[in-house]
Amino acid sequence: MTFDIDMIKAVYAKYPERIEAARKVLGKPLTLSEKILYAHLWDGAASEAFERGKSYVDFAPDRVAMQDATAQMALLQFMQAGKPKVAVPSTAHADHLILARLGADKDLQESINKNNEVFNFLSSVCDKYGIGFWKPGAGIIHQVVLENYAFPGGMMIGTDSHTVNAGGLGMVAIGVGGADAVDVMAGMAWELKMPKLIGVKLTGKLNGWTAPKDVILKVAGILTVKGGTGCIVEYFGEGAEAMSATGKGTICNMGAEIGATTSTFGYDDSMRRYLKATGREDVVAAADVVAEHLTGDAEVYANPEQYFDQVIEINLSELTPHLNGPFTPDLATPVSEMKEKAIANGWPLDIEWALIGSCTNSSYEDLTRAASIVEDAIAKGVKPKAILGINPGSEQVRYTAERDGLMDTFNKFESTRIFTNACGPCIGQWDREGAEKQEKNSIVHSFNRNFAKRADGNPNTHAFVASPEMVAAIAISGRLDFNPVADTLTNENGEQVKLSEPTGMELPELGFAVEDNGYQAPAEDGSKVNVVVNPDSSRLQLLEPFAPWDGKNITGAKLLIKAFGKCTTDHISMAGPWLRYRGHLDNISNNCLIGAVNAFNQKTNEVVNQLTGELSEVPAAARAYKAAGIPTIVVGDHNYGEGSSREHAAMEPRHLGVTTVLVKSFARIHETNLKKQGMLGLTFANEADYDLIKEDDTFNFLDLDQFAPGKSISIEVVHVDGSKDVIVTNHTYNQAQIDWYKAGSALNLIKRLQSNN
Ligand code: MIC
Ligand code: SF4
Repeated sequence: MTFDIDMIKAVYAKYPERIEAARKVLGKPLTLSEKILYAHLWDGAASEAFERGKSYVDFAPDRVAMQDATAQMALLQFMQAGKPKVAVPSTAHADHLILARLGADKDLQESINKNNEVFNFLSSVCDKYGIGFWKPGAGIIHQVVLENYAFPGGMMIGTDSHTVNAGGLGMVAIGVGGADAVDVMAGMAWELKMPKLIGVKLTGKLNGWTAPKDVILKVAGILTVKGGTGCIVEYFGEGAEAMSATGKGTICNMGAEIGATTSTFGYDDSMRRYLKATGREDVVAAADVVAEHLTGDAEVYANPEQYFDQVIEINLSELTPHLNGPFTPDLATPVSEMKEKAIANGWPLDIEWALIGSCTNSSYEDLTRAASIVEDAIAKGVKPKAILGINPGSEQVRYTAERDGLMDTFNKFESTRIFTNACGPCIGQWDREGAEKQEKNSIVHSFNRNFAKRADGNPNTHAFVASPEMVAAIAISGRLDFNPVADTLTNENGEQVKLSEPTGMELPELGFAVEDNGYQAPAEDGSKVNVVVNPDSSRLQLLEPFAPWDGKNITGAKLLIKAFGKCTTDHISMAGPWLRYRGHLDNISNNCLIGAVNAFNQKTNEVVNQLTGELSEVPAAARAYKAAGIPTIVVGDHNYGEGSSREHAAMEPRHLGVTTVLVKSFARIHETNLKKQGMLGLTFANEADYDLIKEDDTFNFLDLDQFAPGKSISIEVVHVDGSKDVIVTNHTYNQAQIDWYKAGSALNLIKRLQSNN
């Protein structure tokens, strides 16, 4: 049975008319991205052309997905919106809160015990408001979405940056903060700046050791972590068509790592095969009727330079396996060059752990290709040097893989650890033995992110990202610089052997199977469901509205921290052990910016509290200013807030009295999150002004009281010696967003509108 098939059919029914209208206003052949966007305008059929990179546009997404770590805050906000039921099909997935330690069965039960309160809360809120709930163990949000909900030409948003994974089935799927999800679930329009378009033409065919993962590892190397900001990346070409839908999903998934709004592929046979294999023949039948609208126009793909803002061409026949890292997903190194580069940079060469899984690479195909390497090593008498950890993406994949003997294959290596179908080590939910010693070491994984401390909390773990088959090969060799194309391994008989190229199965021959997929349908009538939040809970806290703006200039503000270099959402609101406070704003605020590097002493979580002149932890300093009624500001570098969609990274500073985040540039989701939560997100008009900011500065806004779209804001920076600089800052707030700021948050505005109705 396909979930929400009527909704899907209704979307397709609108397609012909909407595409015709889009053709008229745009007057040119259309990319797939434009087709999907223009088919989902809030106001119906297009009556004007929107300017890419400029116009703010209201959209009507078809569905919403949330994961447990962000759903808590999203749903706490939704509960305040005063609606009886969600307006579009929505789901929540319990995946992030499950800790990997001993292996699937024990870990799952222990995590359920530990997070009982939160899972019960999510389950009852879902029940009440008509939201499907995928219970702990059901799988990782993005795999479950791909298997059950994604459909070509659809548009969805999700409270997780890797929502973009659904581009593998030809969706425009976008990661957002919880407040955005609230808009859509409350039946309101969802706003996005019309994205620019990057076309990636894939020629040739993947072969040998090269996998879809290498396409995105390569693209990340080209575009860097901010090169996709504000853009949709559209893949096309013979190479794209030859790839499986889950492989496409991998590529789209890691589009988040280049800051792309989303990535997508045109509807093709690989998608038909995947939809059928996952029991959705009805979606195929419906999609086929409008198939011409579910891919870009031939003219666009023939002359991409004329229709995309940027075009990249990759010849898959020549692409070789890559390893990206450490500490950033865009540091791309061909496997063949790793030896030299690792030695030059002092990256540890020995590998103790190699992990396969995450929402990026945990499909059936991924597992079969990795298993083929393990099988080959066993046949050739080679024992693994590193521990292999496996996180299946969903219960359906796990069950099927177990039935087909893949788990047995992995378990032939004595040290293999099969973890729960959940995020686990990918988000620091990994109790890795010995991590507390903080030893310098390298790990390799098929996940998407590798920021410092992310997997095991150890800042000295150098994490490298690779395809599942490369991860398996590295697990066997125990070496970061192992190149399976060229290098040999010594087997039990002392012979030199070479690993054979991976082979795999796109889809299970016997079809997918599952006994209990872990889905819980909501109550038909949720009005009687009672949602309880214990006022003494350390895990959940009902939200207090943020105070509205008084309309005046902010004066006398102090610098909380000037962050140096990379400041991702992991630096602003760390995950791992902190995930447990994701539903409790005051408690989680104790991690606010503790990972950010203070530009004045290069240390984390150590700033000067200007009230006492003493060194302080960042959250404590913020609380001290707040108690004294002194507003604060945070200063940062480029691509501030890169990474996750977690709105905690905006809500925590807001809760602690930070009024403004002033940086060289923002990552998209984080900038919107700041706006939604009633913060000022500003950028230096002159980047060099970042250097003017001193540790003990005081800030007076000069013309915030005239806050208006497109108008810069000047700030007087008073240094402690009495000298002053006036710096000019820019912003991207439109009038509606300024209204959020005025109201104190977007949610305050929704509530006001709701009570006026
Ligand atoms: C991540 O991969 O960083 C996460 C954890 O999935 C986040 C969401 C979160 O912080 O809860 C994301 O990518 O948005
Ligand atoms: Fe989970 Fe990792 Fe995927 Fe985020 S990137 S959803 S933490 S598996």
